Amino acid sequence: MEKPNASPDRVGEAPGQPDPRATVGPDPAEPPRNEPPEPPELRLSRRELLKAGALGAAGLAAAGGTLAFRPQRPSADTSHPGPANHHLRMEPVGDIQPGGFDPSAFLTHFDAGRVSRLPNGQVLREYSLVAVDTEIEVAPGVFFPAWTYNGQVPGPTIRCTEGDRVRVHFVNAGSHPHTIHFHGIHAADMDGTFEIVEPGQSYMYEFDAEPFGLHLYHCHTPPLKKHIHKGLYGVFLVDPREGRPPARELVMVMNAFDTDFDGENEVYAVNTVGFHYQKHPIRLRKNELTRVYLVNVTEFDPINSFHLHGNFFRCYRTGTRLDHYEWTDTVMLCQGERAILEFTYRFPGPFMFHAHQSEFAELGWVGIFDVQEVPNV
Ligand SMILES: [Cu+2]
Repeated sequence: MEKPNASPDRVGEAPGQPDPRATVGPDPAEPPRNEPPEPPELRLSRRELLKAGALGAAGLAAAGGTLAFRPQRPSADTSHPGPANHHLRMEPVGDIQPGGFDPSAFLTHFDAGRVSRLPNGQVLREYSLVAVDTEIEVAPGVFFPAWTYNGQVPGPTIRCTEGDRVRVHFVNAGSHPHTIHFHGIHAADMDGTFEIVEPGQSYMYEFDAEPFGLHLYHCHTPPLKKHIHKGLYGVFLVDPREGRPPARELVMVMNAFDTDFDGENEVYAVNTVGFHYQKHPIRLRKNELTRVYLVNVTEFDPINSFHLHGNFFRCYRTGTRLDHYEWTDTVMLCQGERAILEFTYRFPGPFMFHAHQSEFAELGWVGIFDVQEVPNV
């Protein structure tokens, strides 16, 4: 096996000697750097949001728009006589601005990297990740000053196959020091923990992809809670050599945002935008195998969960075994945990999926699978 190469411009700090800023402690103690104070109109309290959702209040002023909740029927094809059509639901008025991050596109977008072969025949996949400060929209009219990989939250879904050589070119174009910590088996200096990358500097991570399964990557710069919550995370998917059965594959990252910086989340979602998949249901085919790559990166709350309506799924925790699964309709995941879910709908119509913590669902973590009878979805 070749020794991983570090780029010449990597930061030369020795392991065990992290950036002195690492010792400044929890969030409030870290001096703000190039970050403007939050405008007061961003400060939606969790309680206000929840109350608005529960009561269908007229609206709450948010930055650049109105976050209001009203009862609506599913926007899926309502010709289906499914049971969900008999229920009113809550969701914010309006939609996120076009041209930004699209959670519907993110669902099925996998970055397989630039592929070549090393002299020994091993497949080499190269990826580019750039840390950059970006304002993102987490609900209609609600903006969040994020730190991102490649301008999006979550970052690109990095996909490879067990045994591939993975090479990640990382540039820190943000205003704070960052790293990329990949879950997996690799050398210490490829772990993204001690080699802090200062703004304007770069680093190259290189390792063999192992084990196969559903993993993640995230910044590991202290204070860790802040660097993750600000948006520096993504999915790292390692396929088994023999592959998995053909399926409609969807990436779902359970995340949440503390939009008023009080240490609690105000908006919950899969893939960043609250209520997105309720307003834009995910179409599935009846009798088609669906595979959800589910990752939990929610900060501030110890656990998150996924509950599927009208069905059960095979739950492969961490995706590291092909022959061992749980048959259930609800899975709980702690921060950093992930699971691969496989299911097939036998009945057409709209079916909800959501966090089984009702509060999370009412604050945005809810969606709809619109199961189609016709084959050409
Ligand atoms: Cu960071």
